[in-house]
Amino acid sequence: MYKIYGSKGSGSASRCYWTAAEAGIELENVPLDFQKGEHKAEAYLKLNPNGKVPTLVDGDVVIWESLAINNYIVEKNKPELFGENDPASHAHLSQWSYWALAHLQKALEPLYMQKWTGAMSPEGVAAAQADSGKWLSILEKHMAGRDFIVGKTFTIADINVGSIIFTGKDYLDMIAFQNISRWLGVLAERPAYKQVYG
Ligand SMILES: N[C@@H](CCC(=O)N[C@@H](CS)C(=O)NCC(=O)O)C(=O)O
Repeated sequence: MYKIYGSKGSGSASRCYWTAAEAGIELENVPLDFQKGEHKAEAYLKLNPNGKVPTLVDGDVVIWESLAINNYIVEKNKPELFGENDPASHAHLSQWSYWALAHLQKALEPLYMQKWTGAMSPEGVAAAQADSGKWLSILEKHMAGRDFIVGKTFTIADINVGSIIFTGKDYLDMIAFQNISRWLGVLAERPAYKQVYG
């Protein structure tokens, strides 16, 4: 069984648990006490020099960055989650996954981090919502007439992008994003999703 540092409650780690559940495998959580700074302790920094979660350990193989962990889990356990076996399709999985982490998560993060950082000013909230809306509009257009982000089946891109939006959507008015909301509704019905987030 793979070991993972980072609990289901962590936004970045949760997408790895979701991927594992879709792949039909379990991850063994190694608890890290953030209050005690265990994620910045020397022993952990040897595994992940960023001092962040998640980190996956499979014997001698150590991987950090949630998208890389998801690729590893899928490649070893359920390659069907890579969708069509074709370079363009694989590139599109990467395209949307990297886009979501680089732009969407960055825009949403200040909103959902308020749980820990304290409330933002109304101006700050409005700016973060506008920024998030700008990125979501791109996905909204893409999802018109589509059931999944890439191709005709559920793939790792749906997990990578969906997990980010699920984390932040309660801080947004989703009324303008009907295609995204429809797609999220379908994802939320998946047994693996419910197993992790339910
Ligand atoms: N890009 C990284 C982000 C990892 C990340 O920011 N993890 C957060 C929890 S969601 C963390 O460990 N924060 C603790 C810290 O930065 O001290 C990934 O996707 O794995």
